[in-house]
Amino acid sequence: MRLFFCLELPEDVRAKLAGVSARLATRLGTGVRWVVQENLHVTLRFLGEVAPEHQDALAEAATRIAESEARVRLALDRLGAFPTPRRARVVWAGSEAPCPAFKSLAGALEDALTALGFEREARAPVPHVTLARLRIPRDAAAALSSVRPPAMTVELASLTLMRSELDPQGPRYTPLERFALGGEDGV
Ligand code: 2AM
Repeated sequence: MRLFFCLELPEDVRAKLAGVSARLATRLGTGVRWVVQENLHVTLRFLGEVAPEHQDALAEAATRIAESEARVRLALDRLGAFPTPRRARVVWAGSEAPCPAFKSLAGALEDALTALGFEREARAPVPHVTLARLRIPRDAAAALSSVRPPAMTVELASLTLMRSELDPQGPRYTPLERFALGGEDGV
């Protein structure tokens, strides 16, 4: 199974982000794969192929981590691109403001995954919502600055172990398990 840990976004936030994508789409034109509204999320850690028998160990680690980590309040007030707006490959919504809860959660997850035998990621994840992927990197700076960024802060109360199935129409995501952050009730 192809798995990843993420923070799911509430429906109204995904709808608002899809509106931003629609406005950006008129500026960016062709050669862009847009993330469909229902798939918009904040990745914490991509795991890749994982044998089904390892799901229990991942769930145990996630349960323990979620209990001691706080909910994540994430500002989505900026549009940007990786690696840079001038050579955009991935277009995202995010923020420049630091997000200590995300950093702490991602760090705890990374430590637990390393203990389970996953190879440690070289770079700490940057909290963002991927809106689009460009087939060929190009200068998207003008398009990005011409669209008003989303202006919202979301509180994310659970961590999700998500399954991804690749399909010619795009990936299909299925939440396998959700883990309530801060010991509060999950979704
Ligand atoms: P990103 O788009 O937020 O950067 C599910 O595939 C998620 O895992 C993607 O949204 C992507 O996050 C992240 N991811 C990280 N590395 C990946 C990889 N090698 N292949 C696919 N997805 C990856």
